[in-house]
Amino acid sequence: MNIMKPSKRKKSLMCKGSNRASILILVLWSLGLLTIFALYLGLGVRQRLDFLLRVETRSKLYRIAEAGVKQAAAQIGNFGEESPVALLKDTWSNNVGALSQIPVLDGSFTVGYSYKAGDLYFKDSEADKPGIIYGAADVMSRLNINSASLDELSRLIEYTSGIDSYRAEGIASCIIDWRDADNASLPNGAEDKYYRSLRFSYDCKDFPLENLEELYYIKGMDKNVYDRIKPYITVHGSGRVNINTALAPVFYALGLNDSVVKKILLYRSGEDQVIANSDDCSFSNENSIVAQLSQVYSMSPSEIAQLSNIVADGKTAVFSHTFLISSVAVLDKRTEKCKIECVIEKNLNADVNKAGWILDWKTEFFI
Ligand SMILES: [Ca+2]
Ligand SMILES: [Ca+2]
Repeated sequence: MNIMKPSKRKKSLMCKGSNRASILILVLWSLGLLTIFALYLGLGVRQRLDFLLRVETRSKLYRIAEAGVKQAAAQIGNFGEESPVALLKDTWSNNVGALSQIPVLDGSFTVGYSYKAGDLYFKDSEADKPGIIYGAADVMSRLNINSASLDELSRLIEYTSGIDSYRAEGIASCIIDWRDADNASLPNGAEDKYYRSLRFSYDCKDFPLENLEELYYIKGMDKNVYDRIKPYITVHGSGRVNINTALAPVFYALGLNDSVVKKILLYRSGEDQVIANSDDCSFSNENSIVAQLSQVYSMSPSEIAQLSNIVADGKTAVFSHTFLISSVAVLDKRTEKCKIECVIEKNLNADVNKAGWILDWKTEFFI
């Protein structure tokens, strides 16, 4: 058989063709790998950019919210020299011009808090209608759960949360046991024995509460009760209640009945019956509360006794030195938010060169 062998020239051409194909495949592979690498690199850069943008957004929001706190603190620092009382109409308390939607950087802050109509007005209907006050809240308008009595706590929990009196008294007893130094349980209370029996056990604190969230450790407390009592309680302040700013449920907690609370709220709102404006009336000192109310309304012996008792027990004040500032920051045309809640104590001592003290500071981002 005569098989024709390829000539040397043909062999060389075949090798060259095969080499070109190999180089082409190699180039295509390299291009493919480079593309994947570039995509990977791009994704990494994009993730880093997103992260940096988020950090910048948070930082900006925080600075804006902080500006709100400083603005409100300045208003608190301004009052007190001429006026001996702290009122809802004061510029720290109700000041739309200085505290609502104030532009800072490329966003704005608003300092304020929401309330229910029934907290500040005596209303049989629409008591739950919401409202907003643009200003700081007076901590002494609330009940201090570190110094309140069993009866005061029971009444406040029952009135605001709507649970029955037996359960309200049980939770109040557990709050007292939680904060008192001894290990002796009240009839419906709870001490170490109960808390140590839990699956995730801990000791009873036997010391005052440092923040409201601590209530969740206490027997009987749940989210429903907590959310409803939260606007009316505090762990700060002297323990006295400022009769010029107190919220209606706090008056009920102190043991005043409907008719007395109605007269106080009507008196405070002035002739126009609108709270937090220029014609509001105030109580100038604790000992004149009964006399001032009696000048405007007829007071029964029982009503006079109720008021006289809480004054004699040292439950009331007409001035405040502790305030809660809630400042919310937003960026223009964006949905992200930052909220700072800050409790400050005003410096009443002129000898000390300091505006006041920060007692609590909480920051929350909604991003
Ligand atoms: Ca105890
Ligand atoms: Ca008024």
